[in-house]
Amino acid sequence: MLELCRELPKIELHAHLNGCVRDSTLLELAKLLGATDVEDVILKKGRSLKECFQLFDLYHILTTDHAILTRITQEVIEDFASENVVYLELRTTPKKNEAKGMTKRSYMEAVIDGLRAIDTVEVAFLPAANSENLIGSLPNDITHNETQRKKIFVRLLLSIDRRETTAAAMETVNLALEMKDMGVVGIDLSGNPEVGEWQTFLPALQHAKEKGLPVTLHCGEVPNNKEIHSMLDFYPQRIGHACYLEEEHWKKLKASKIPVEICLTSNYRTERISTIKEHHFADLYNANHPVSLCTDDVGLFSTDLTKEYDLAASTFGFNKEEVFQLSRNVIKFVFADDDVKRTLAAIYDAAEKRFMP
Ligand code: 6MZ
Repeated sequence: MLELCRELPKIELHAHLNGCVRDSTLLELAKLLGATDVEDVILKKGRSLKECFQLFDLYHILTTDHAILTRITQEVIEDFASENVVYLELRTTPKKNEAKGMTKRSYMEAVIDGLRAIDTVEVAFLPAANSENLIGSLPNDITHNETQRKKIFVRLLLSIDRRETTAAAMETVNLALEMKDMGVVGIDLSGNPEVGEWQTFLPALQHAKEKGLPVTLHCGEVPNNKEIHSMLDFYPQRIGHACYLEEEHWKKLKASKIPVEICLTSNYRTERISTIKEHHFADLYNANHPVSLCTDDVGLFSTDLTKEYDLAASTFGFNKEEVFQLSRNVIKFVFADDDVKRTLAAIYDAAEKRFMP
C-alpha cells in the first residue's frame, strides 16, 4: 500500500512553507549562523503544540532572508513533486524584516523566485491566461514517464498569523489580491491557536470574501467554542484541523459541507488525538463529508503525503479503489480555476487506467 500511495497522484492543500523545510537544510542554516546546539531540537520527533510554535520562531530566524526563502521554496516543491503530488497549495506568512530590507511583498517575490528557479521538475504556478503555464495545455499522463521530469501545479495561499494586528492582516489580504496573477489563490488564518482573537482578523477576512478571494481557516485546533461557532458562521471555503468541535458544530459543519483539511500525523504528534483510529476523519469520511488528507508540516512532523494516505489506508482499512477515490475527490476543493481542475481530472483518468486496469 505504501508503494501504491507513492505512485498515486496526490493533491496537497494544507502545507506551511516553513514547516516543510528539510531537516538537512535547517541544520545547514543553523551551522552557518553559528547555532551548534539546535540539532537535537530540530531532529526531535515528538512535538507538543506549544513546542511547535517555539520551533517556528527558531525556523523563522534561520529562514527569513530573501535568498534562503527562494531556496527552501525550491526544495519544498521538489520534495512534493518527487512523491507525485500533482497539485500543491503552499501557504506561507509574508513577513517583514527591516534588517534584511524585507517587506511582505519582497518576501512573496522571493518565494515566487523559488518557483521560477526550479528546473528539476516542471512547475506551473501562473493562472492559465498567462502563457508561462506549463501544464494547462498538456494532457493526462504527467507523472509516469520516469524519463521525463515530474510536473506539478503550485498555487500560493498567504497566511495571516494570529499574532498579527487587524491592519497587518489587511495588508496581507491586499497583497494577496495584488498577486492574484502571480499564482496567489487565497488566504489562510493560522498561527498559535492559543493566541489572538477572531474579531481581530474578521475585517480582513471579510474583505477577502467581498473581493472573491477564497479563505481557509485553522478552526478548532484547540477547544474554543465561541470562536469555532463564529468561524463556521463566517462560512469559509475550507477549514483545517477541526479537532475540538462540539456536537452542535459537527451538525453545522456537516450541513454546510465546508471541506475539511485533515492532518492525521500533525494532530497525533501535537496530542490533539490519542490514537489515529479515533480521529474525526473517520466520522467525516463515513458521513460523506468533503475531506482532503494533508501533511501540515512535512519537516516538523517527519511525514509526507504518501505516508498520510498510507496511514489512513492502514488505520481505516481502505482498499486501492477507496484510496484512489479519496485522492481524486480533492480536485473539487482546490482554489485554482476550472481549467486546472479539468487538467487534474484528466491526470486522474489516466492514472486510474494504470491503477485499476
Ligand atoms: C497553526 C501553524 C501550524 O507561514 O512561516 N503553522 N499554525 N497550527 C499549526 N499546526 C501544527 N503549523 C504551521 O510557516 C510556518 C507558520 O505556519 C503556521 C504558523 O504560523 C507557523 O509560524 P510559514 O511559512
